[in-house]
Amino acid sequence: MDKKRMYSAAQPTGKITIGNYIGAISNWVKLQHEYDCFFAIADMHAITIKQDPQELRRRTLELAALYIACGLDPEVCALYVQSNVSAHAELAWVLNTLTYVGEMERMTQFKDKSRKHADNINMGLMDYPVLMAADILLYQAEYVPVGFDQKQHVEITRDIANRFNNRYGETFTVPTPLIMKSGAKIMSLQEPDKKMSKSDENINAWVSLLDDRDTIIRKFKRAVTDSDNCIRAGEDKPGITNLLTIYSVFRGCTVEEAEKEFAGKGYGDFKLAVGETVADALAPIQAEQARLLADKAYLNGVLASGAERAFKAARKTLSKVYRKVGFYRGE
Ligand code: ATP
Ligand code: LTN
Repeated sequence: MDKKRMYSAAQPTGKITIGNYIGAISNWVKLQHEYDCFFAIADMHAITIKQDPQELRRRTLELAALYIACGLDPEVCALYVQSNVSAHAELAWVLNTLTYVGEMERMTQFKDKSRKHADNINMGLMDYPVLMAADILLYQAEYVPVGFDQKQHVEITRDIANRFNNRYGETFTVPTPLIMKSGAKIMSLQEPDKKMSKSDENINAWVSLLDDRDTIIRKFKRAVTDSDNCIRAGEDKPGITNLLTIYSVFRGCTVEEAEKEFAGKGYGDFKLAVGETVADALAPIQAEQARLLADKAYLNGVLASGAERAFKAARKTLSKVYRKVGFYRGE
C-alpha cells in the first residue's frame, strides 16, 4: 500500500530552538519512515519579516544541515527550499481568491507579529497562512506535524481546501494537523506562561540547538520556576512542568518517570541535570551539522534532488488546479 503523505516546514529565521526541535523536527524524524514525507525550508515565509539577504542564504543552508544532523534522511524524505519550487507562489495566488481578508486579519500569529513589527505590516505577513495552505495542498498531504502555535494555520488550510473542492470539484486532500500530546508547546525559560520563541529578545528565554554546553547549563540554571521545591508536573507549576517535558524528551523517558527520578531532590540539582542532559544530547547534532556544512557540494546536491522531487509532485496538483479554475492552456 502507498504511504500517506506528510508535509511540514520551518523558517530559516533566527536560531532554531529546542522548542522547534521538540515540537516539530524530532517528530518528523520519528515519522519519516512511516509516511511519504516532504520537509521544506520556508524562506518565502521568512521574508514576511525583514531579513538580511546574505544571512537568509546562510541560514537556509544551515537549516538544511541541521535537518540532516537531527536525523532526517534525505534518501527517505524530500528536503528542499520552498523558493526553489515556484508552484508554491503560483498556487498561493489562486488560493488568495478563496480567502477572505477578514479571516486573515483575525489570525493570532498575524495579530502578534503586527504588534511586534508595527513598522512593517506588509501584505505578505497577512497572506502568510495562504502561502502555508499552498505548501500543504500542493503535496496533497494528509498529515502536517507542527507545534501548537501552527494549529490555526492548518485549520484555515482545511477551510480553503474545502472551499476549493466545493466550488471546483474534488481536488485537494483535506489535511489534518498532527500535534503531539507532550512537547507541542515548549515554554519560555524566563516566562513559563509564554511560548519559547526564537525571536524573544531575552536570550535566556530560549535554548538554541547550537548553544554550547556552558551556555545551555547556565540558561537552565537561570530558568524561572516556583518556590515550593517539589518536582512534579501540573498546571499550577508551568516552569517545572516545562523542564520535566524537556528533560523527558532528551532523556527518552516519560514525564512520570522523570518525576520519580527527581522525587525529593532540590531544584538546583534538577536544573543542572536538565542542562547536562540537553547538552549531552545536542553535542552530536552540533558536530554533525558542522561536518555537513563543510561539504557544501553534498548539501547542494541534497537540496537539488529534493526540489526535483517536490517539483514533480507539485506540478501535478498545479496543472489540475489551473484546469479546474479555467485557465487557458492551449486547446
Ligand atoms: P517564532 O518563534 O520566531 O515565531 P517559530 O519558531 O514559530 O518562530 P518556525 O521555525 O517556522 O517558526 O517553526 C517551526 C516549527 O516549530 C513549527 O511547527 C512550530 O509550531 C514549532 N514550534 C515553534 N516554537 C515552538 C515551541 N515553543 N514549542 C513547540 N513547538 C514549537
Ligand atoms: N509557518 C510555519 C512554517 C511553515 C509550515 C508550512 C509548517 C511554512 N509552511 C507548511 C507546516 C506546513 C511555522 O512553523 N512557523
